[in-house]
Amino acid sequence: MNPEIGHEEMANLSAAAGFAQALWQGKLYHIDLNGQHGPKFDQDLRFGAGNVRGAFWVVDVLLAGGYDGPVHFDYKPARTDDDAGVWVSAAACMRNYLILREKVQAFRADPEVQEALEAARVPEPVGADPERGRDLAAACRPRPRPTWPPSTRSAPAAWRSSTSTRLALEHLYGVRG
Ligand SMILES: [Mn+2]
Repeated sequence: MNPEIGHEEMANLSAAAGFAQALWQGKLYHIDLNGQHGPKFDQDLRFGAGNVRGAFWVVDVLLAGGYDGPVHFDYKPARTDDDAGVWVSAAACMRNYLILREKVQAFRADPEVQEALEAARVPEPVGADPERGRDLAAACRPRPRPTWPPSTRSAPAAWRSSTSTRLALEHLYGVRG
């Protein structure tokens, strides 16, 4: 699987949930990070533009799920940009990824977030049926499924707690940590 943020969001889906499902089934072989403003044509904006909150959760699920492949961007520079602008926008994708990675790490290290995740029973598994995922993985290209760290075994569960989602936005807005 090679999910792209924009393609998920064009269908009004949660990109982070798509990445999580691919990780859970041991099938996240590559990633296409970019930006998109909701259901419309394939915008391929730089990563970090468009749905910023969604980008935060995508980085969270990649880190929590142990994705260790290349961090790849699939975006288009503005048509009005010159040759130098192409490189500026490519650097901006990488910088935005690093900014979001720092914010996600601060979010996960925040004791109040950990308390909220415990209260939301995050360590309990949710999501795709692991048995079915195992069968599908074996039937196609065998690859060991990543082990989810115990405290973040199910990253998507962080999205079901009102407290952890409130704290995530506060980290994203830069008013915390
Ligand atoms: Mn696209």
